[in-house]
Amino acid sequence: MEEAARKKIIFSGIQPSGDLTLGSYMGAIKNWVALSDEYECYYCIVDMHAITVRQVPADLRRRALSQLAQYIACGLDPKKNTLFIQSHVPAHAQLGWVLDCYTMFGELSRMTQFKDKSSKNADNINAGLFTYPALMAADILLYQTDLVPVDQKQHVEICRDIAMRFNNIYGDVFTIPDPYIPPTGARIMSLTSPENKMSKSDKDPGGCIYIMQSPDDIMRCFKRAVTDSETGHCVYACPEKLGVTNLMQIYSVCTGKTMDEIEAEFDGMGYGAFKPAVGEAVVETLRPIREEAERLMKDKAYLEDILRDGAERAAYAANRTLRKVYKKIGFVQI
Ligand code: LTN
Repeated sequence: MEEAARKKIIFSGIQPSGDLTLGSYMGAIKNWVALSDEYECYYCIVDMHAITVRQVPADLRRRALSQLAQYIACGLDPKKNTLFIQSHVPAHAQLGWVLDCYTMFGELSRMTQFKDKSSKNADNINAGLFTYPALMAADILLYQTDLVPVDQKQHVEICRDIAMRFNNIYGDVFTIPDPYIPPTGARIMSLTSPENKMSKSDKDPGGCIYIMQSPDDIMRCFKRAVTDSETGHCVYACPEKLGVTNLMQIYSVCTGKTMDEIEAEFDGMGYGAFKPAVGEAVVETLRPIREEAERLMKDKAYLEDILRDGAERAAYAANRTLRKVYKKIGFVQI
């Protein structure tokens, strides 16, 4: 009975290494909200992953708290979801170490994110950056996670490999997770280089929109968004018009309109009218989120209560798995 009624478990996380972007809202968090009822969800602020790149301590602290405020403002209900900070649940570090010992040097060397990040941080290629996927596997496996919403399939692949290797030796300790690709996944691209994903590490600051950005800044970025020089400046989606297609996608997420409806709406109007219209739609979508997050940030006691509660719930689930692992590998139980 109980087994049949068990909700599937979802785990995902975002690093507090910068402010949340429009891309993470539309591509991830908005979907997380939709999953809250059907699944048992753990949404983590992965500060331990963030320190693989050098952080300014005060900024990291402020961003982790602000990220929680933004999660809630985006619609993640802390009663329905377990929202917590990774470093508050020691089991992540504890299982992370164990899994380091079941993860091969060769497989870590092949991870594209390690290659990317070590070329971007040539002066700080630390061991944590290298073993990042083992810690990520610990995050996921601690909760017996069924589904992981990610756009980096490679990270779930290595997590599955590690889990299967472990299970092959010790029996069924870990649930083998699957990547979850949302049915309406919006992959939002940079406004200035639309061939790249919108990212806080974008070199051009105009390419990335932040949830907490002011309406004026947002409008400025959209007015400068890269389109194309096709004559007529027609608004329609196609693989050759990456910039325009991306803007249409953003507009579609904000307004709920289909690509066809958007094409009809801007028929004959050109990019000069289209770009600020997308900017306006984004401003109005983000306005209530930003205002609510600002309000929540003034209530530190409330945010800290959420974090204490989240950490307690997460630790309860995580420690069950950790105890099992410690027992299986032969650590003395007292
Ligand atoms: N690697 C992810 C963040 C992350 C994560 C996780 C995502 C850490 N642990 C577990 C899903 C599940 C990133 O940097 N985007």
